[in-house]
Amino acid sequence: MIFNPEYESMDGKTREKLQFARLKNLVERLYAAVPFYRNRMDEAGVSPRDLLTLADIAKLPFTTKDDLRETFPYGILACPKSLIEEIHMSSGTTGIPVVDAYTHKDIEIWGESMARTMAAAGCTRDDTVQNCYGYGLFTGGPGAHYGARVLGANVLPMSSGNTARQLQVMQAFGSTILTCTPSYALYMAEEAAEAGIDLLKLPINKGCFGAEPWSENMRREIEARYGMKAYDIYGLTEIIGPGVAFECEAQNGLHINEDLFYPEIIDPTTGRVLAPGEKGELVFTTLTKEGTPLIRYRTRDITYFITEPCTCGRTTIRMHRLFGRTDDMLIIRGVNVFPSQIEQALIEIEGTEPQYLIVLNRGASHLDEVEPQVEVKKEFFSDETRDLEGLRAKIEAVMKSKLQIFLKVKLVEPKTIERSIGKAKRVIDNRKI
Ligand code: DLL
Repeated sequence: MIFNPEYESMDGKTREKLQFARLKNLVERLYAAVPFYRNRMDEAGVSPRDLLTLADIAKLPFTTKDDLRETFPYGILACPKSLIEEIHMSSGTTGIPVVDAYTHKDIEIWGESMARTMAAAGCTRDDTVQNCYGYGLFTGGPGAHYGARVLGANVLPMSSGNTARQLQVMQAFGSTILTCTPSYALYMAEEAAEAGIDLLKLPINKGCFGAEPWSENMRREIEARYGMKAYDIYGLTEIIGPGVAFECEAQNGLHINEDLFYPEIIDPTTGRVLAPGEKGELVFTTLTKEGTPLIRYRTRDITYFITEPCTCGRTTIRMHRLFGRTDDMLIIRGVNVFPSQIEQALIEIEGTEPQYLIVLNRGASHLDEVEPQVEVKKEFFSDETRDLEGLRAKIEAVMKSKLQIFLKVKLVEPKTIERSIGKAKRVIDNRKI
């Protein structure tokens, strides 16, 4: 279902006009009220008057994660503190705290964005949402909660963890939609199997998963274990939390809520704006936010835009599911590799679980060494004809063909890789800087 057809299915020209009017208003407001932005624009020799078309956004300076760290906690606040109603924060994978301070209107925008997201996955007021994203400073729990509220669905505010209780609640209340990280969805499925609970017999039939990289294969695995349709949802604390972009039933890229969050793709090295189809770093401008608006914020996430019309009737631009982050990229013997690519290669191989770790070491020759550790399925271990060496050789060969480099793989026993209830930690970096 399209939650807000007026904005989601708007014709392109009308949307551009709306985006431009909102952009102009935002930039004028920030130039007048936030010294950080005024200084930045002055240094770059631009002023709000230089914005004559939407494309002129490229004249404005970028905002980076380092800027947010340097101005922590309130340096970019654009409204009186008394108007702030809620604060969220993420230290992300890089340990740098970033803050989103929400006014009443910002929370409404968030609820609207998440209602669009969850409606696209088929969520209606008749659904029972089991929300196992963490509640707290993390945006996942509250974001899905506000979306469910706007849709009028019944929400079970579970937060993450206590898996036995999650399964008990799922059965007792007949949850129909699951919201959590994809790695936690898989973990819960494993625990269900262990406890003899047949998820396929439960009413659960759809899920909104995000907050961490996952692959098509992981999607298939989740869908098979729960008997559900699994949707990818994307967002980040700085921009609003979850609700920035989401998949529709066509699952051919993620629709960006671009009337609220203006997207660009840039070359991460030169900062040049790239054309649709060209892969680069995703950048957002929050067109309507009041508390902590951002101009041309560099997300470090890598994707490209899809502009072909979508069969669902939404006209918003789509982004391909993420390829990784500029700061996650490993350079192994000169080849750029993302952890998600390693996963993608691994998970297709029969006999392995979608559980893996990538351990980075600095070898004797001071070169970076990578050891993918892959968990083997229980059935494989109990199989009399198991051939661990054969399996390892097979995995290494598949990875070599997909990644163009040879990586020596370590097979580990079932259930030895630590499970996560939130964002999974897939890379262990033992290199001493
Ligand atoms: O993870 C917001 C969120 C919550 C999104 C729940 C979806 C569901 P942060 O903690 O600030 O916010 O982390 C944001 O997580 O820049 C991406 O690198 C990564 N990420 C988020 N969604 C996806 C996704 C939340 N669907 C960072 N696929 C982002 C891959 C994702 N990576």
